[in-house]
Amino acid sequence: METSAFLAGAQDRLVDEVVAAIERHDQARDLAWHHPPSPEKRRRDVRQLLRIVLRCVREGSAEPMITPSQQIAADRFVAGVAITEVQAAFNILQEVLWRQLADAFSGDQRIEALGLVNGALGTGKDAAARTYVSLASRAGSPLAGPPAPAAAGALATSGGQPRTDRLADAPVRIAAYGRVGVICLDDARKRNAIGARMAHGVVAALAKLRAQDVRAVVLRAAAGQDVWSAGHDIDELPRGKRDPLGYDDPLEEMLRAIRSFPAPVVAMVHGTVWGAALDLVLSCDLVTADETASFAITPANLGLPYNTTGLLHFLGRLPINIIKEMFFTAAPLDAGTAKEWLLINHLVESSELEAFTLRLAENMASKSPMAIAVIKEQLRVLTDYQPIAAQVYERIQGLRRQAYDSSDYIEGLTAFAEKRQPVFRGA
Ligand code: KGA
Repeated sequence: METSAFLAGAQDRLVDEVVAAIERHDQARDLAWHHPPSPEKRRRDVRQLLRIVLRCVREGSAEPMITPSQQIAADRFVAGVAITEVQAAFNILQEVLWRQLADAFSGDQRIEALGLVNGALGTGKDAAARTYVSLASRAGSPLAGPPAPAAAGALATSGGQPRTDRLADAPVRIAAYGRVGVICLDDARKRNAIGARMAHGVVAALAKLRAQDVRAVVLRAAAGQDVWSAGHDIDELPRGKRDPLGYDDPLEEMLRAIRSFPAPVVAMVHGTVWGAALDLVLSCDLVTADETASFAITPANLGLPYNTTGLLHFLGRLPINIIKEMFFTAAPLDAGTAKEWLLINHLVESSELEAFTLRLAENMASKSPMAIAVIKEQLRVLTDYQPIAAQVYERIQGLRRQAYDSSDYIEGLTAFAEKRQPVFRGA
């Protein structure tokens, strides 16, 4: 009999034996699981791991083991399982399989069977250990290493080394960490200003992560940057009597993509946030930040009439006196004040920010994706629902037109390009 036929036939018995051995192992070690898996889940997990081993044996390749093992390690890291326990299930399965295969086969067949199983589980253990260590080291020194945690799913490399993907022609990178996707703004030279390439990159990243069945997304700036985003790319704002924030502006398209993404998007803010980047932060579902974060909405520095949809985003999140102070002064709000004014959900130590945010995202990713998608969409529709008469809307647009047709608006853009203070005349 072939190894694969033996494993397929003995599946139920093997699962029973492995589950019982894992339970004994946990009891013996008195493991303090933060989220102990239910017996059913444990059974399912073991069965799945066994199926993957079977697939590796059938295909004669350990490749199918890599991604699920990274996922297992990521889940264990999030569940707070100690590093010494990450390979436990692999070791126990290996021990049980060895015993069974050694009994069932002899001679060369036994050597071949043990070699196949060892190859698959050895690769799995290796991938799991690498992933856990990579996550743990980032949690220890967040933002010091590459921006996103170990990639899993289709974003992982075939060699078991986690990596992030750079989207073609966009200063945006993505990674998937189990069911959590990470989108990273990565244009240090321009301080993550959002032009068409950046905005389209984020939209493409969301689409890619959605295709990966990611269930929560973290939006962040690349490691080591002290500007989260400098807002709209001012070089790409129109200068000729045209709405600077029209419906088709790529940044507006990006905001709509985030607001309608059918899973939670968490803005993880390390560094300063300027102008429309604050609209982006507020368009995310939750905000985490560290003490380096600050938030400024700056159209008054540019002579720019903010768009009505954008103002509604602010009205949906903040009291009107706060909105007015922020818009009228354009002054950055420090992280403590932002927390006090409920602009951010969680203010976390820099050293904790990444691990905290990933855990928060993973928690949401473990809940019912359908319920969350529906509730998010309900809240979006309800908060966006602002019926106004056509006449009123036309009046607002007329007021805005006066501002973007004015010489003050041109002065705001010119002063920025010339790196000087603008001189506004109110006309
Ligand atoms: N658009 C285009 N280029 C930008 C930019 C932006 N928003 N922000 C920065 N840059 C360019 C800047 O011109 C410089 O280019 C480079 O990035 C580094 O910036 O190397 P160059 O060719 O000279 P800088 O200023 O040298 O970096 P810094 O000293 O570290 O200062 C960082 C900040 C973020 C404080 C500074 O760059 C800044 O104030 N940027 C503008 C922030 C802002 O007001 N953004 C609002 C954009 O308007 C907006 O979003 C809307 C629609 N709004 O407010 O209504």
